[in-house]
Amino acid sequence: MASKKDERTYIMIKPDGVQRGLIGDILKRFEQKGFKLVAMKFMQPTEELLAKHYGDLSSKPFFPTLVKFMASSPVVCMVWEGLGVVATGRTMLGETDPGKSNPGTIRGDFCIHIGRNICHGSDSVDSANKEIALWFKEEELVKWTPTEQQWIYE
Ligand code: DAT
Ligand code: MG
Repeated sequence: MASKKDERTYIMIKPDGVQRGLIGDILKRFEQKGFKLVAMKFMQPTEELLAKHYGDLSSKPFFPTLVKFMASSPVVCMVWEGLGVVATGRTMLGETDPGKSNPGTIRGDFCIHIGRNICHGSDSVDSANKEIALWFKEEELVKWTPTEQQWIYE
């Protein structure tokens, strides 16, 4: 499916990214790329919410430790918008295993272990829409027009 300028993705800085003081570095990657911030909040998620977020992985052996780790500290929840933002966001993150992530990607530059890969990004438009609805209320998604849009899109 062709991506549109109003495509959205759910990006979340995980507890390790927050604890290691990498919020600004991760935010900067999306901001400088030209994507539009639609929503952002700092919160302590419950295990219940995280179990829903990672529901597709519930049968995996690492699921219980993943949920416990994700609930161990606050996270930064964000919605970013732009042309191809779901796929580009994944490219910017790098591989799930930071050891396989290229330098220049977020995981390639800032982390080492698969269980401490600092940032989440939706893997499809469909899962992005589900995750955005899970983490944000409709009224938390801010409607605004960045003045730089005409310099980012032809
Ligand atoms: P991604 O976060 O790249 O979308 P995923 O959805 O397959 O990857 O898994 C969600 C998270 O679970 C991932 O960011 C880190 C953790 N995880 C995945 N595979 C793992 C493994 N084999 N061992 C430990 N943790 C793993
Ligand atoms: Mg995933």
